[in-house]
Amino acid sequence: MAGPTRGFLGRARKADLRLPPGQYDIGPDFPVLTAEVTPRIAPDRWSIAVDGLVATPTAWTWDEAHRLPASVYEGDIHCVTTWSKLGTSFGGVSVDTLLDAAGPMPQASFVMARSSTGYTTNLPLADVIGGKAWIVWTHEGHPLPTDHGGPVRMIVPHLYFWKSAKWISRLTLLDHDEPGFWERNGYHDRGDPWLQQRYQGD
Ligand SMILES: Nc1nc2c(c(=O)[nH]1)N[C@H]1C(S)=C(S)[C@@H](COP(=O)(O)O)O[C@H]1N2
Ligand SMILES: [Mo]
Repeated sequence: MAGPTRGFLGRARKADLRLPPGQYDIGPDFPVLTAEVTPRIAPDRWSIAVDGLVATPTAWTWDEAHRLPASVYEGDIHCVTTWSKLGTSFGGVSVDTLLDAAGPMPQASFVMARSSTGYTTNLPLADVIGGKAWIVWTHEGHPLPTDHGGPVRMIVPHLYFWKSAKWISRLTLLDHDEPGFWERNGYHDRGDPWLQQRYQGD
């Protein structure tokens, strides 16, 4: 009895270390959660702009973005609906690369991420710099599926996944915080899964 019990608890404990409170491991599944009609965006029509409080407002096309230094995220993602997907990967560029080119002004302290669909989500600038956020076009080595935000989405994997805007088109730097779509509709302003910041007041 002792052996199998220890083994079972060992595995459970190991998984628990990667799961924020209240989350479960969904395994290989990757649910789609979209609050709008899924757009069809041809890669040659996609672009991303960085504007607002930056020295040099800058935009990149698909080809231009692909010429930037590549960066891959390998790790976990956490949805506020309680599933976590462990050990997944996304490839594209670091948000740092885009921000370094645009040059945030000293007073820039928040970012509004916008999708071409109209979806918005707000983030402290500190949460998207220092290797914590990516603009991605591959998932596990394949082109990012349209349902998951393809051709290009943002990922901010250390926060709940609603902060990861699909069909990303613009990052606007601000000197103040403004709620995005879900943040206006009851979700927490920041959304740290380790602090269970799910809803306003958490
Ligand atoms: N443009 C856009 N981005 C979005 C959403 C959306 O409805 N539109 N849903 C958000 C929510 S609530 C979640 S949980 C994740 C879901 O990403 P997935 O469908 O790839 O799992 O995308 C986020 N990004
Ligand atoms: Mo969500």
